[in-house]
Amino acid sequence: MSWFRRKDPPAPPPLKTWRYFEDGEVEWSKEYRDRLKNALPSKVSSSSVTKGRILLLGPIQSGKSSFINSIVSIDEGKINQVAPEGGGVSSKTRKLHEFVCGDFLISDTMGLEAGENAGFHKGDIKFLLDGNITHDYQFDHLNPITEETLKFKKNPTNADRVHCVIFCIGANEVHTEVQQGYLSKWQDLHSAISGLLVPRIIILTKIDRLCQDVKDDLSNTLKSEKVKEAVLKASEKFALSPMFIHPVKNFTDEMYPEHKHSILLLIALKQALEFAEGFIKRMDKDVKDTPVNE
Ligand SMILES: Nc1nc2c(ncn2[C@@H]2O[C@H](COP(=O)(O)OP(=O)(O)O)[C@@H](O)[C@H]2O)c(=O)[nH]1
Ligand SMILES: [Mg+2]
Repeated sequence: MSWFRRKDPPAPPPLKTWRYFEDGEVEWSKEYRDRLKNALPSKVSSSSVTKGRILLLGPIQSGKSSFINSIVSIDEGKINQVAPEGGGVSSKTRKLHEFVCGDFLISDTMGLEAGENAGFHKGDIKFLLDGNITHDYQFDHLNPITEETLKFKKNPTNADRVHCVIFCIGANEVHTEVQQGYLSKWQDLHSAISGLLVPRIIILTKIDRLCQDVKDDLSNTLKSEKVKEAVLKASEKFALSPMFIHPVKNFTDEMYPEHKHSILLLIALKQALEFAEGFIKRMDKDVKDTPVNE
């Protein structure tokens, strides 16, 4: 028997929750997933808009198409693939692909890519947000949209406009330097969104690649310091408060829509749909308050 007892390494500090659910400390259960699913706004009650429009934007490969596939999978209760997922270095999505979610349409777009000759053209963004182009428009970086573009809507209505933008970015990417060409597109995008007062949220995808505790168990997400840091970094970089930034893990290698993944995805989606609903209400009010002879 040895007189010397080997000292155990100090236990890692317990993980501390840094963000709570709307309902406080809840279990990451299937029941909670169902509660969130049932709490999603599904009806748009508006005099001018029948479908709320949500636009997904973000760099190529950031998980935009996977997010749509994940949302559809949650809705259908089984893994589905409706939006083509990437793999290459250039955008696969050149058209706006629209997907229905209750009374809302979620559009998948081609990625924002650095450089003049790739991805969106800077000038396209405002037309896209304003609803000047129809969903079957094929983006062409060599020929930016003009009023002469085929099917260009000269007088878009409130129903054609984008009512909320979801900006998608990989959680690891927030720590890397943004390329200059990409940064200037991002700034254009920001000024267009802010000028039009369109609400926006950010989803931080691929959190499973950021933190092992999260990869092991997704219910550690709101306790993970690494995820918290990524949220704060994204907040600083993209000038948006942390409460509008949502860490998520898309369904990529799962065989069924697991409830813990679904909970994070539904929290993000719920905020986007509620923001769209609020924006539509404000537009309706503006129309009502505008004097007839103005
Ligand atoms: N590990 C992990 N991979 C993801 C996640 N979201 C997307 N991916 C992968 O990232 C790649 C790009 O995704 P995609 O949805 O096509 O990106 P898009 O170009 O923005 O539409 C694909 O290989 C996806 O499987 C995620 O949350 N976690
Ligand atoms: Mg895509």
